[in-house]
Amino acid sequence: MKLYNAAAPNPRRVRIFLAEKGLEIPMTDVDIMAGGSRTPEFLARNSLGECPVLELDNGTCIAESIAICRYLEALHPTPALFGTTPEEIGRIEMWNRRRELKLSDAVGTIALHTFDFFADRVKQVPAMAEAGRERSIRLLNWLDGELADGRPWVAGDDFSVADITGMTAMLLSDFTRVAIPDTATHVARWNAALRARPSWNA
Ligand SMILES: N[C@@H](CCC(=O)N[C@@H](CS)C(=O)NCC(=O)O)C(=O)O
Repeated sequence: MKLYNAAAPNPRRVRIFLAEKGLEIPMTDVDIMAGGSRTPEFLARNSLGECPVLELDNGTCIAESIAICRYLEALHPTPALFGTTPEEIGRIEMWNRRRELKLSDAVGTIALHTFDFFADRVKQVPAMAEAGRERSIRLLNWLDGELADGRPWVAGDDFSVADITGMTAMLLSDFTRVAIPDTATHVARWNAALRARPSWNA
């Protein structure tokens, strides 16, 4: 198998996942800034023109970072990053979706409406970026209330794929300059723990 990789948050989510699993797979770097994911060859692998894509030995291509992570988990079940018991699986799925549909979406809105990369793809509206920023701060405060029970990781006692999704959101927060509110000490603790993992640099 081979991973079509790029210097961007979603490919990084898969790289972190691989690092947490202790796996290495061949990678081809795609220069998305230069349109490398919009070539006919790449579009044949993912018609949305986005990285990452995992190409299997039989030619099947799996896009969507979380789908790739699920495939890798099925192949390599330990350490389990999607949970093992029904309760763990449900809880981790809940948090992964919350991380993606709430925080990643809010921070992503800022990127979409401010980054030059998206200028010819969407009508960039400064008020949308501002709304994304306000929403991000609101969500970080909400998350702080959730983590106030002292649990080490977002879905409970064990590090999971929901934390990995959180890592990509916090990374994008760096680029969009969304600072953790001073009062959100539990988010700050969780954020520090994420950055201390060797996989942060994957
Ligand atoms: N939902 C997809 C999103 C993939 C995505 O947006 N990839 C971006 C990099 S983070 C990309 O390759 N963009 C290139 C382009 O749009 O030309 C996933 O989770 O993999």
